[in-house]
Amino acid sequence: MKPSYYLTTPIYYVNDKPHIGHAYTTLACDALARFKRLDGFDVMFLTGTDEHGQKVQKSAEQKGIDPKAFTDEVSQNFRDLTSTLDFTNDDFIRTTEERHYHACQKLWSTLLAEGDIYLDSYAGWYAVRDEAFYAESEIKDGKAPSGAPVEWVEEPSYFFRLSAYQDRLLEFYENNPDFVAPKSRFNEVKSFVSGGLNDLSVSRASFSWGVPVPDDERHVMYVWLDALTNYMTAVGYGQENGDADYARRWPADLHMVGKDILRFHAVYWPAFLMAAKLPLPKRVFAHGWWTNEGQKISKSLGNVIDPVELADRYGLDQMRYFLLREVPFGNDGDFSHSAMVHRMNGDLANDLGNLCQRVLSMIFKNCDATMPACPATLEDADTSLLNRVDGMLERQRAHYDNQLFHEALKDAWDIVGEANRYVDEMAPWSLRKTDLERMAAVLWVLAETIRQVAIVIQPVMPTAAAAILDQLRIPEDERGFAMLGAGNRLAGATPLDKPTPVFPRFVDDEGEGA
Ligand code: ME8
Repeated sequence: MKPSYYLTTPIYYVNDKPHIGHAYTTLACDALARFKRLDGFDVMFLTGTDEHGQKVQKSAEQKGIDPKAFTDEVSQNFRDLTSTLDFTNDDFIRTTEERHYHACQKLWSTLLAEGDIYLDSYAGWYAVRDEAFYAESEIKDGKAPSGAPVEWVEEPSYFFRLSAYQDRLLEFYENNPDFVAPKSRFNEVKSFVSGGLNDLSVSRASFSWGVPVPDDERHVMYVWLDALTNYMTAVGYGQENGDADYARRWPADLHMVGKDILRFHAVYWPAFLMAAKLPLPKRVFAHGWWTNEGQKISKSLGNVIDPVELADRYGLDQMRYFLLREVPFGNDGDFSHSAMVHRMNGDLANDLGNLCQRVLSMIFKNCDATMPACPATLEDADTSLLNRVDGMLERQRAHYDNQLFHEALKDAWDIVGEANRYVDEMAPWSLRKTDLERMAAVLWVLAETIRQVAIVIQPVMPTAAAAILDQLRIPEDERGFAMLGAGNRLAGATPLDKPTPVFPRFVDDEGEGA
């Protein structure tokens, strides 16, 4: 049986349309999910929408629609991203689904039975925008540390005994040094926990848009306790006949999140699970924040980037490449038109695009439109290039396992650069006049390099990679990672069609980039 790999995106609030930030997180997970499938794993890739709480309720009220109808509409916008951005999630969870109520209520009852939930009353600050409680000491100039406005809340509330988990959390972090990445973010988590933890209010009594607390209908569960549980709902927790799936999938291999919600995933979630005596997720990666031409992305500034418009303008695979290549994963990033065009015309059109077009055109013209055979003897320059290519999978695995997407792409493009230099040095156009056999050998080495590069970049650029592999006439069932390396070389004697360029140059209305 294939090994399981379970990864999740955050579930997004349905208070608004999806923007580039949401697409970014899901894209990173999509690339990783595709990578793991190609590498022989049985992948479960989950995304979805977070539909309860005051923030969503207020957005529905502003629109004058009942929350259920509102969430149906907005959730669909997120679901549509799967097809428009070519995501391959295996499930899409909504927290308003019945299956999720079962899971939340089961977890609640377990926490109660363990003695970690008690009834009291809450008096303190709450930020609806973050759906988070803040201590007095965290409030500066009347705002939460995130800049969100806060309001004073006083109401009866159930509490989770978070304070009892400080030492156990710190010990867990100590024993699991890869639990949170990047390292700098992990240090923030540790120092937050070392500073002491207060018990956490886990129910609200002043509104009703949430999962009812079992046996106390006056309360709904705090939206974060509800939301985090989604990761278990989707793999069978609390479901009739869900045990086998749960046993196979849980704990998750990776929760991918933005840095804004790390505390919920790296502190509260593990504490809930410890209290319920359930296994903890293996890793949480907190990526950085995108700005638009140097400015914070916000509705009030009117600079929200619609990922679908971006894909229409530049091309879907181009956008996917840009987002994962431009910014070291984990860092903040800035979207700018000029950076996008630079990557498209440089890395894609010039480097990989030209390599493919040059090599395939030469084979088409000079080898009778037929792929040359694997050469009987290789020269040092050939072996040196092929050795780099054959070592790619091992390096890619290390990068993907550490969520270093930019490094994985850089490694593939280093090979593209080396292949372009090899073409210039070997000058197959000259060999055509002097040594046809050597020309064919050089072109085969290049085609084999392109084959392996195209296989490796499938997770990020599925359509473009498929177009390259189609032109090389690689059958669809020979595109998995088992076909990488020296063991399964490109076969010769295959007839080829006249090649067509895979990566167009981007030319502005003003002619920039031409
Ligand atoms: O927090 N740059 O949902 P949310 C990068 N429902 N990523 C961004 C971004 C930006 N400018 N803006 C948003 C919630 N994101 C909760 C999650 S999980 C159990 C519950 C991404 O709709 C990033 O992944 O506010 C961030 O963590 C997430 O969207 C927040 O989405």
